[in-house]
Amino acid sequence: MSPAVRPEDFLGIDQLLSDEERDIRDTVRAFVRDRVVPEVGDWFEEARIPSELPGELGRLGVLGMHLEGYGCAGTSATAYGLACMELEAGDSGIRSLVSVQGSLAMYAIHRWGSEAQKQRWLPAMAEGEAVGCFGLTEPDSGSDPGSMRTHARRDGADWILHGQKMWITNGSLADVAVVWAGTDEGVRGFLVPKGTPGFSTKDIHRKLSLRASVTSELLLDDVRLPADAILPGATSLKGPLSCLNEARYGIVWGAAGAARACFEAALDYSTTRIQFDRPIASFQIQQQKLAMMAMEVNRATLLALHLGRLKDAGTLRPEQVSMGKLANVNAALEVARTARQVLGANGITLDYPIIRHMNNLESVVTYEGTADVHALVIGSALTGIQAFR
Ligand code: TGC
Ligand code: FAD
Repeated sequence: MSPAVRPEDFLGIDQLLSDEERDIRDTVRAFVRDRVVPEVGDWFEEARIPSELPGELGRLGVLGMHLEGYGCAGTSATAYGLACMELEAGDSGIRSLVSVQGSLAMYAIHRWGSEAQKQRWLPAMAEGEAVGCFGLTEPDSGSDPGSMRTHARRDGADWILHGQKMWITNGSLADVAVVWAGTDEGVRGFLVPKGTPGFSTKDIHRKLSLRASVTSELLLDDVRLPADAILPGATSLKGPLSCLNEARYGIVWGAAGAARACFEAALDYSTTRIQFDRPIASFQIQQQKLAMMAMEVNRATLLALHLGRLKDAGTLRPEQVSMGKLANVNAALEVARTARQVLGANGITLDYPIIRHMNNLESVVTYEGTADVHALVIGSALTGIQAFR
């Protein structure tokens, strides 16, 4: 007979992973347990992340881990997804740091950059010695990045870049910003090193979500860039949108991790909290909540794994990523809200991880394409009718 189910892996999903995938997952899980979980409540409360964290994540090997060459590990997409799941079980802000570095900034350079740009930036970014950010969103251009106002014009051999980017993760930390701008030749990407005259950043404060993450404005005031600052391979909106697929894929896994952390906290609490002389886990209504949460966590993990296998096979489509992001972030929010209620008043404090995850997930459901945008991408694929405009 099969052994009894384990609450932490109810469906036996572990058996679907290779030894190497389990090793990578366990290594990242141990880092999160030892380095992130004990301190992340304080980072969240103080709205900061330690400056040494990018270097530590580089040494862990998760920055651009799914990219080939240039100091990157070249792991499978599934292994990268597992790492995102473990990082986000710690905090969405830590997964965000890794997503923006590896899936957005490094991926943009890896996919669309020149050989010299790759040599200059990728090895240092893989080690966490250099941090990157990805500037697409603007104050008046969020879901509709095609309406961006930031523009670049040629001036002799140089480019002059002017505009503003908003809500940029890692913005003021970044040694290099990947900035997308309209030009006479279509949307193009530019590498803007920190300290370039005319380029400055301003952090966004008073956030009640993603507090263990730096979010900034990028201000570009007639920034003069040499000809070799442009990403030669990207010549339309497809350039930045192709990077988003990568980061959205990581979120599919990450959301399952955040949901798992909330579920585990609620399960643990429910077996030790006594009311009416019994652990609250003994009440049917609480067991129903635990069952629902376990079901959503397992379903989200299976969906992520399925998309990972498709990605490794080279057949994953953007609309399938949209379904994964929409389904798993919505599931994680539902799990977080339910788990928070299981903890009663304790559920609203940073002594437990749940309300931190719950607040973070309000950003995760908005960034990398809102839930509405992903529903419309799926709707368009189902009907052949574009409902965005
Ligand atoms: P549309 O006309 O549909 O497409 C323009 C060109 O792009 C191609 N394309 C894609 N290519 C690759 N992957 C995708 N997912 C693509 N979606 C579209 C398309 O084929 C076309 O190519 P071509 O060759 O014909 O020119 O574009 P649209 O203007 O109608 O917009 C479509 C829409 C709404 C889906 C898109 O603009 C969108 O995804 N909007 C949401 C914006 C968004 O997600 N922003 C995220 C910013 S980064 C961020 O949030 C980081 S958070 C930090 C973290 O990750 O942790
Ligand atoms: P809007 O696009 O103004 O949307 C407002 C509402 O209208 C939403 O509910 C939306 O779903 C709805 N809506 C919009 N269009 C339609 C439509 N056609 N049909 C139906 N409903 C619609 N961006 C970056 O470029 N880089 C980053 O590193 C980055 N990091 C971020 C970090 C955080 C913490 C946050 C919160 C955001 C970040 N973003 C980043 C920005 C993020 O990608 C945008 O917030 C997101 O794309 C949505 O844009 P918006 O906020 O302008 O909302």
